[in-house]
Amino acid sequence: MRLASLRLDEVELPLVERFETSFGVERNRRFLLVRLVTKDGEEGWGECAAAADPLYSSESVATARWMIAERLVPILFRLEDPTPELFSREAARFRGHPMAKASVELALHDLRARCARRSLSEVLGGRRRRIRVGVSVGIQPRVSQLVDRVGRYLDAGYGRIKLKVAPGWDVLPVSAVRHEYPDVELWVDANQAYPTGAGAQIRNWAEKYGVAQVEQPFAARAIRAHAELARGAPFRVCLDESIVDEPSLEDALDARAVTSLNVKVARVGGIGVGASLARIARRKKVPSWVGGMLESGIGRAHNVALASTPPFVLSGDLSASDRYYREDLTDPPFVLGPGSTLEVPRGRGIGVEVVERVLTKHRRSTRTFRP
Ligand code: OSB
Ligand code: MG
Repeated sequence: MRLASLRLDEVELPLVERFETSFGVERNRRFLLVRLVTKDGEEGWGECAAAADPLYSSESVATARWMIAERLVPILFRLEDPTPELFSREAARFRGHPMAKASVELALHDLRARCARRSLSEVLGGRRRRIRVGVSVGIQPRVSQLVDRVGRYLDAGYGRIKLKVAPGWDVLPVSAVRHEYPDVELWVDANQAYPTGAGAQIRNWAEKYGVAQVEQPFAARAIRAHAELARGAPFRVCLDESIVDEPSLEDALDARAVTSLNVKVARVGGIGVGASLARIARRKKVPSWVGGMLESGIGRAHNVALASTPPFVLSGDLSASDRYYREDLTDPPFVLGPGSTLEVPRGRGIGVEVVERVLTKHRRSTRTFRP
């Protein structure tokens, strides 16, 4: 397989509604897309989850653009037969920048599967035709709006709700949602917002209101605090930002700080590492699930393919297209199916086509690289 070009687009796509977390509010999502084309005219797509500002992690659109253009493109074009594995191995020489690395790795995965005329799910060893999903609900201006929002997602068919929480937005919203919907499977995610001393309080309300999983309440490096929270807890303690590679997962598993693993291909540098982390966790009987970063249909399709593989046993943060965007970049859009599921595309590669018309409409810049 010989590459003919890599196109790097910056897109700004308006979200259906604002998404607020403990670290900030997003109304329009700005992100990069990677499109690879081979000499035979086959294409492969990857999405870069880095946001406009380095709030979730230290990467941003600007740092990812620099990393891809100045460092990763040269690595890629130097490979004689570029596979995701070879690319990742070479890119590992540079520290950090996992979201930038993931975007190219994802495009290579899509490309390889398309060239083989197989779906990415099949190539990755996917066994499921439908994957179970939930919805991640942002912080709202008022509790009543949150209860309303959750009600509409439940009506739409979502079977698991993850509430974004933060100090000052926990007891009231969680108790209100639990009171209104006594049977709903409830998870919470704090994106590192609590001081390590807040464990006892978190445990109190999480237990009282039947929260099934508490995600990343403390700083990414605060492994001990997560382990203390997990000890004897009636809920799972999920790590997201803490787990960036295999050693960080092994340490967290040894410390018993993680009883559920959120795998985001963006955070760990690609599908290869993401799949490996889920296998490591499974050996220690820790369940994994695929997390999201408000991706467009392109990144979502990669996530869905990964979630179709055996180690991913809990519902993913992979909602239908219309939960994020009025007009998604891919066709067909992802729609919620029976039992709170998304169908795993069976077409070639990621199995959905990119709608260039919609992409062009929302594109802010584009640059093409050739070997
Ligand atoms: O921590 O899981 C997170 C979105 C942006 C940044 C971090 C997170 C999230 C989400 C959204 O929770 C999940 C989704 O894409 O549906
Ligand atoms: Mg999270």
